Amino acid sequence: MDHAADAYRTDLMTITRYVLNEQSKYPESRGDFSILLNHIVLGCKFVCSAVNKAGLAKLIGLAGETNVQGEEQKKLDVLSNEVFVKALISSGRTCILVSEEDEEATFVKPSQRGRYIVVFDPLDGSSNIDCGVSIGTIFGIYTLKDAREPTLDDVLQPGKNMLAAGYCMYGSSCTFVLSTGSGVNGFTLDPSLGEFILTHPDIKIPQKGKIYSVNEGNAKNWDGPTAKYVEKCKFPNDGSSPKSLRYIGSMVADVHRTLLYGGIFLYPADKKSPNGKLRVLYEVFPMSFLMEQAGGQAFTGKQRALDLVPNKIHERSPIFLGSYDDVEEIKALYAAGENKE
Ligand code: FDP
Repeated sequence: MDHAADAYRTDLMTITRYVLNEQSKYPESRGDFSILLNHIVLGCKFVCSAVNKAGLAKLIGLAGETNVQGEEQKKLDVLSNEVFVKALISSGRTCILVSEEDEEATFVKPSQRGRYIVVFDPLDGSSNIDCGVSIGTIFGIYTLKDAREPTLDDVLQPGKNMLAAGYCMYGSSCTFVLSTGSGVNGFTLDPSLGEFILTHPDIKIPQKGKIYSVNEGNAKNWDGPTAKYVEKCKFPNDGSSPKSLRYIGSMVADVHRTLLYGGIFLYPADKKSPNGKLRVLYEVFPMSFLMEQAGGQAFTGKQRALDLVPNKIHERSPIFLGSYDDVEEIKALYAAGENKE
């Protein structure tokens, strides 16, 4: 009998235990981050349960409102936003919240205020809800630098200043992926325990991948480097095999696959959307942070994604992220001036 293996199976590394272990490395820590993360995890469990019950509970359908970007809001979007806003404020550890669903940033009142700024998309990929495809929550966390009245400038910081970032994917299993700036770890929800268990320690993205992921329906409007890159994926001129195309159309799911299997995820600029589609603060930055922490790269077509300084909270940016070598190729095409028409 393999007692060591049995001991391993019964000695579960829950996300709470993991974060407390991390916290113990910093004796000056007051546990505020652990408390904040617990509230985020609670929000994810709530949304996971709501997503699983969506069909049954007749939650699918329009709530009769539109969000900041003029998109139809689904009931699950509204619900998820409410859950996260309430969980984050009640943690007593936040001062500013930026949600994809809310036009304005929320400034937490002084009596409930803490030092963390949380940017989040409570339910990303919502056009996939009705057909049961994986969707997710994405978040990034900044710290208010000093004890003073928070302002919008505290949110408009480059992604490299993030303290932590992560996402929760509501798919065939519920997976929580987190980086606090020293690598990336993945946790899977054990529904019988109601706990996220460390299942993917120290995730490293393969140096080069065999998959590219992009909405090719936009190809007519792409710029030169994107078009050239995708052409090279299909018809490589160096004797290598063509890459496979996988596109779910749900960022969390596409990025999760990219992180685990390697390859590249692209949402480029095009003639119709010169800034691309994805939002800087709560899509581009957290996913770029995770990619870099896993050994990959994230590039906007002009610069390292995490160096970007947003001018407004719902700003968009083109993004190319994934395996180090694959992103290196698209960077080379932009550097070579393939953008000239
Ligand atoms: P959705 O519109 O379903 O909410 O930013 C939102 C997002 O999904 C991402 O999750 C996804 O990667 C992207 O949009 C898909 O956009 P396209 O439909 O234009 O490919």
